[in-house]
Amino acid sequence: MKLVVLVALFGLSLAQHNPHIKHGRTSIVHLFEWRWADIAEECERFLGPNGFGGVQISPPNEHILKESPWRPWWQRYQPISYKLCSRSGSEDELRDMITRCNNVGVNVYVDAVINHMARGDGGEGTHSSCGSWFSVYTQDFPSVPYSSLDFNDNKCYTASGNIENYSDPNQVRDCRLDRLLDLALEKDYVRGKVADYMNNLIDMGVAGFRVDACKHMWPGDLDIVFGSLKNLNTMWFASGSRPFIFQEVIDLGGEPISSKEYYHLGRVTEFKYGAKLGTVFRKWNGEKLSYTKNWGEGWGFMPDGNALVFIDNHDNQRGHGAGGASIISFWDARLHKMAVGYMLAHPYGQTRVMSSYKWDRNFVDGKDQNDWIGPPSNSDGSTKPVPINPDQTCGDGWVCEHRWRQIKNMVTFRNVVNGQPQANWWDNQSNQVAFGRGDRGFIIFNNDDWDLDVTLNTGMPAGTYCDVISGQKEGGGCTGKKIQVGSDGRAHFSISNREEDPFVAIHAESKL
Ligand code: AAO
Repeated sequence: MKLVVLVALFGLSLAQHNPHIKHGRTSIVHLFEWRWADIAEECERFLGPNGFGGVQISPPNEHILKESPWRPWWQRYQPISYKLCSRSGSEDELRDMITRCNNVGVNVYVDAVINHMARGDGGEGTHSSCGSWFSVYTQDFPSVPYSSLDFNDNKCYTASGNIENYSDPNQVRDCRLDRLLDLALEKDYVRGKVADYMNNLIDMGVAGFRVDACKHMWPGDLDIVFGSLKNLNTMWFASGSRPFIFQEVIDLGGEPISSKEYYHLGRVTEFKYGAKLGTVFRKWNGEKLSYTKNWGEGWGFMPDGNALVFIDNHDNQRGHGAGGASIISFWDARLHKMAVGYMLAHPYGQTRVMSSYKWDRNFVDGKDQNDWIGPPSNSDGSTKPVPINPDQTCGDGWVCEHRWRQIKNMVTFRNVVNGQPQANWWDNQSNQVAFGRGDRGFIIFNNDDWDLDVTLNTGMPAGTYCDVISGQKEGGGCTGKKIQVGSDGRAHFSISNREEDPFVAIHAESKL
C-alpha cells in the first residue's frame, strides 16, 4: 500500500511539470500586456495555425492604478483583489479569450501574483482597475477580503519591514519585496483565498500558472496551495490533468535560496539560460559558441525536466529582475533572432518566446529612466489594440517578435523535431557551430567575423530543403536559400558574416 501512495504522490507532483501542450506543439509565447480581445484574435489568426502550444498572459486580477508614474506596466504586480478586471479587459473578455484559444489548441497560462498585495504607501481609495476600495495604510482589502491579520509584518524583523538582505532566507520570504505588502501564506485563510482565485481560473479553462515571486514564498506553503488546486477543465483537458506550474525564482547563484527548493512543486524559470546565452552570442568574457557543445545541464542549469527557458523576459529586457547587460532583447534584433533560434533548436527545457512593446528608452548613467512605461495606450491609460500590418507585422509600438519569420519558423522547427535527440554536432572551435535533431532537423550558425563555408553531415534524408531563416517553403518552392542534402546526408553551407541573419535551419517539413 505504502508504495502505491508514494507512486501516486510522486506522480501527482510531477504532473505539475506537464504543460499539457497539444500534440505537435511545443512553445509558449508571452503576450506581455496584450488585451484579452487581441489575444483571442491572435490565437485564432496566428498562434493556432502556426503551431504555438500556449500563451502566457499578464496578471488578470484587479490591480492598483498608479498616477505617478502614470499607469506603469508594473502596476499589475500590485493586486487590490482577485476580481477579474484589469488593464487587459473584463472577466467576460477573459473567459471568451480562454475558450477561443483552447478551441484552437493554444493553452492559456496565467501570471499569478499571490505573494503580496499593493505597495505599503499606495494610499487608500478606489484607484483600482475594478474600482474596489482599499487602504494599504490599514492593510484593508475588503474585496477579497484581507485585513492586517493576513500580512506578515509580525514575522519580519528588519527595520524597514522590507527585504534588506537576500542572504537571509527568512527576510526574503517574510518581509516586503520592494515595499509590497507581504501576504501570510502560512495562514489557511490566505491559502484558501489564493486557491479560490486560481481555481476560478482553472474552471474557466486555463492550463496553468506562471507563479510570480516564488522565491519570496516558503515552498511548504506553495505545496499546500498548489495541492488544493482543482484538476483542469475536462472540456479541454484529459480527466485528472493537474495545472501546469512554472515558478519565477531568480537563481543565478550566490544566494542561499536556490531553485532546487522548488523543483518538486513544478517547473522553475532558469534565468542562467538567457544570461549565459546572451554572453555567448555577444562574445563577452571570452565565451564562444563552440563552448555550447554541452549546452544545458552541462552548463550547470537545472535538470531539463524542471526548466522553463527564455532569452529575455518582461523584467530583464528593461533592467528589472536579473540577467544584466548580457540579456538579448528585441532591441538587438539580429542577435535576438540567433539566440531565440538556438533556444528553439536545442532540446533543453520548456521554451517561452517573449513578445514585447517598444518604449522610449532614456539612459542616464546606464539606467533607463523610462523602464516603467506601460504598453501602447490611449490618453485615458487604456491599452491600445494590436493592429496587424499587411506584411503580418504588428503596428502601434507592438513588437510581436513571435511573428518575425525567423522566430515563427523556428517555433515550427521545434515542433517538427520534438522528441529527437541532438546529433551531428560540428564547430570550428570558434563561433561557427551546427547540430541536428535526429533525422528531422539541422541548424548552423556563423557568429564569427569571417565567412563560413563547410560541407557537413546533416543526418537528414536526401533532398532539397528550404532554409526557414532566410525564407520558407511556399507553394512548390523556397522564398529563401535552398539546401541540397545528398544521399550521404551531407550538405554544403555558405554563410557570410554580413548577412542579415547569419544562420540556416532546415527540417523535415521544409523539404520540397
Ligand atoms: C514597483 C517599483 C518599486 C516600488 C514597488 C512598490 O519599481 O520601486 O517599491 O513598485 O510600489 C514589478 C517591477 C517592480 C515593481 C513591482 C510592483 O519589477 O519594479 O516595483 O512590479 O509594482 C526580485 C524578485 C522577483 C521580481 C524582481 C523584479 O525576486 O520575483 O525582483 N520579479 C517579479 C516580477 C516583476 C514584479 C514582481 C516580481 C513583484 O517578474 O515584474 O516586479 O510582483 C536580485 C535577487 C532577485 C530580485 C532582484 C531584483 O537579483 O536575486 O530575486 O528579484 O535582485 O530585486 C544579478 C544577481 C541577481 C540579482 C540581480 C539584481 O543578476 O545575479 O541575483 O543582479 O540585483
